[in-house]
Amino acid sequence: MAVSDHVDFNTFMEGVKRRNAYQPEFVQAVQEVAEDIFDFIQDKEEYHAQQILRRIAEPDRVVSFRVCWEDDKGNIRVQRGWRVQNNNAIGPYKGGIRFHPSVTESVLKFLAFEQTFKNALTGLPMGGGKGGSNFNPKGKSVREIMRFCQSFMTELYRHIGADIDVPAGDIGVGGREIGYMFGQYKRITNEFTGVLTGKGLEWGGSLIRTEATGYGAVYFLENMLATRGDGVAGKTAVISGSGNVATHAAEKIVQLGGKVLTLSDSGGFIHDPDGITQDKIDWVKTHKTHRRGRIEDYCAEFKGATFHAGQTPWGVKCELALPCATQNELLGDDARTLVANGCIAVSEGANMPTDLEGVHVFKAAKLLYAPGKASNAGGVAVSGLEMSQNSARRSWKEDELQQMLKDIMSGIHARCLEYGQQGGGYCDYVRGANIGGFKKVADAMLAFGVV
Ligand code: NDP
Ligand code: 2IT
Repeated sequence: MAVSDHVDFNTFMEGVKRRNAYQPEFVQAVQEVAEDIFDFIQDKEEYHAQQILRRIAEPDRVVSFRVCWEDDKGNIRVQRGWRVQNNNAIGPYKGGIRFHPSVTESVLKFLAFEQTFKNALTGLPMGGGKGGSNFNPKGKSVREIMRFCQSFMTELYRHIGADIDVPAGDIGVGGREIGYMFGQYKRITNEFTGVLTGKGLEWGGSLIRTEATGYGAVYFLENMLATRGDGVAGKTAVISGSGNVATHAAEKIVQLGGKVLTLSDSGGFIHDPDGITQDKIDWVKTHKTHRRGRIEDYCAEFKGATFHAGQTPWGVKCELALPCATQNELLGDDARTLVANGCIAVSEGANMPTDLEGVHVFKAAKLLYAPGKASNAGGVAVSGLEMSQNSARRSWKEDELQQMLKDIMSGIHARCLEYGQQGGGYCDYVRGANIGGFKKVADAMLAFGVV
């Protein structure tokens, strides 16, 4: 085979930027991965010759569609819907669906790209995908949400399938929305299959799927701390978000003897110096998920807590930080503040919550810093176990699943150590996760030839 011209990192990134103009989130996600992969493949001719990273950074396909629905007043509303199928080298496309006004093609392309590496790290046979809409569920009635989900699935159904592409939840999509979408899929196709995960327990769902992302992020944190003979017990934690991932991360921190000081939403953060106990977490779950309330109401319910409008919680002194809301919510200055305040470990529950500058700050400070594609993989891992249970037409018990989740998070941690160990007891988990995820997908792609 002819030795190809090696494209260097800068030329590669220039091409990514040129081809994806106006897609900053996607470019950011590719750059964070490419920084490590170019180093890893410099002496690996075949990965260059076969243009593996170039191919992973170009989605297999992006499906975009119109979603029409009728609001309660009879107005016709028009939204955009997408499914990004990034890569299916190691299994069917797999990844969540996000409903949020900030959703764009760039956001979904970055999420599908990240998902490809994350899913590979779980060790389960799942490719990477992501979908969603710029639909804003806030302030909508339950009937409006149902009609929107049905209309969304009326288009999406033709692109997915239990062995093709298996969506799940993400921001703005929980058990209720999965129910409406599954119902519509079943109605259109007359097929009861494991085409979505995060389903209700009565209709093919798996135990602990709801808790898995937040719990998994804390298991990963425990694994990182254990490398220094330490643990979560007795430590203070700052958490952002107050949705599925944030509340379950908080719950696991409390179960392990840590003290949670903050939660947040898009309006600001609450600081409770007494600690956010299980009772208080239960209140937040009900208030945010069922009553669709605001986190600031916490302060009227629990005395001693303060609300900080329009701010993120990273200025609160802590030992552990878990960003669990959304992308780019923790910037370079926030990272510097955390380090200066003595934070020792960061475990990302959200996808790409730390911007590139923040990532470089954490790396330079040699923090125990886990990127989301490693630490938040517990959710999709249990989704993978839900797929297995659906295929086998059986259900595993809770303690079996809890153990499998713990084992998978430890396995991801071990894979990060394998590729990220830098000597002197420091592990670059970003590098470990990027290379660990890349290698599995890349080797499968090599086997398939040029397709
Ligand atoms: P939820 O919809 O349950 O909660 C989202 C939380 O983040 C809410 O508190 C919300 O506040 C806040 N938030 C959302 N967007 C913004 C924004 N632009 N600025 C500030 N706050 C914001 O979502 P999840 O908990 O499921 O998801 C949170 C993160 O975790 C996302 O990055 C998601 O991709 C990631 N993730 C989720 C997994 C899952 O299984 N659910 C798996 C792996 C990762 P408000 O209520 O004000 O909107
Ligand atoms: O970002 C993620 O990993 C998710 N939203 C979960 C995806 C899934 O298929 O369970």
